[in-house]
Amino acid sequence: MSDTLIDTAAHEQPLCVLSAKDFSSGAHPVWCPGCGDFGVLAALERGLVKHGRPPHDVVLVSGIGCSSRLPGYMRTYGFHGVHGRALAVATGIKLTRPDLEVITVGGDGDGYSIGGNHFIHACRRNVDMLYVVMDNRVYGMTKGQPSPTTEPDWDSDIAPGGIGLRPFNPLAVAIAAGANFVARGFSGDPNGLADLIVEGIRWPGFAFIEVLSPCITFRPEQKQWKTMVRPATLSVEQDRAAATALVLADDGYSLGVLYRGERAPVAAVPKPQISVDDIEREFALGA
Ligand SMILES: Cc1ncc(C[n+]2csc(CCOP(=O)(O)OP(=O)(O)O)c2C)c(N)n1
Ligand code: SF4
Repeated sequence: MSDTLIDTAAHEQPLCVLSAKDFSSGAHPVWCPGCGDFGVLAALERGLVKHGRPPHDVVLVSGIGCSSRLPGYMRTYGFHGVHGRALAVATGIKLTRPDLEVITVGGDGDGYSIGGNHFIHACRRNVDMLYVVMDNRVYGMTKGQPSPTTEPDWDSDIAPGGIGLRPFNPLAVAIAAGANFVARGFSGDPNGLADLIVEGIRWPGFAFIEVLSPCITFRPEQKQWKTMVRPATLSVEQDRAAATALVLADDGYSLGVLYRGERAPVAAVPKPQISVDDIEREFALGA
């Protein structure tokens, strides 16, 4: 991979050369060998090298799940938080520290089930940050329960015969709710995913990338995804209604940018005029 020179004028850093290694914590991932999340980790490292900001300008926020372990494997700032609440934390960080590059990562259970409400409102708020979901259509960490994106007829010991429910369509929900950039990537194509990550970071507003990332332990059939994915033939629409309809008609294996919007991002909150001491005084018991 090629190295990238940091733009010193923009980032006020001494001139230095970044490589993917600079973004690695060196900790060995505990993921199952062959888990798709390895490809997403590689893509994030490569994407951040291309983007050109140093690790100390980047914050990775996650919830709980195999995929949510990712911030521990990178040498950026990180926040491994509570199940389904990562976007709320990320929103607070970005609004108070707009100078930082804020990226949220997690799984389909974390983001679309327990965190579904935060997902919808993060799209609606349109804060300038990136959300990467590693979708394996299962709860990997808790041993294979169906998730919101699981196919209705997926047969398993825990849900014999399948759950029979229509899967959640995260891309259509994101576009309809107001996300400004919506794309689908594949963990088996880390270079293509790295390009999507750079584009998502740089596009103003809330950028959402749904990544097909196989769970080879509980969904070994997902190894076939590599034969099913293909570049999207859908046109990139500025029209939310048309883009939502196109995404709904897609079979879920088209890769690339599927929607770019033109909404202005929410502005950062002004610096607080009140100190922590002031707040403590105000809330002191018996004051
Ligand atoms: C409040 C709460 N409820 C449930 C759990 C149990 N739990 C941990 S991870 C997880 C699901 C993770 O699935 P997903 O987000 O799809 O990530 P994956 O492990 O597949 O990467 C659940 C239900 C929890 N940790 N906290
Ligand atoms: S259980 Fe599935 S999602 Fe979790 S590390 Fe293993 S392959 Fe990856």
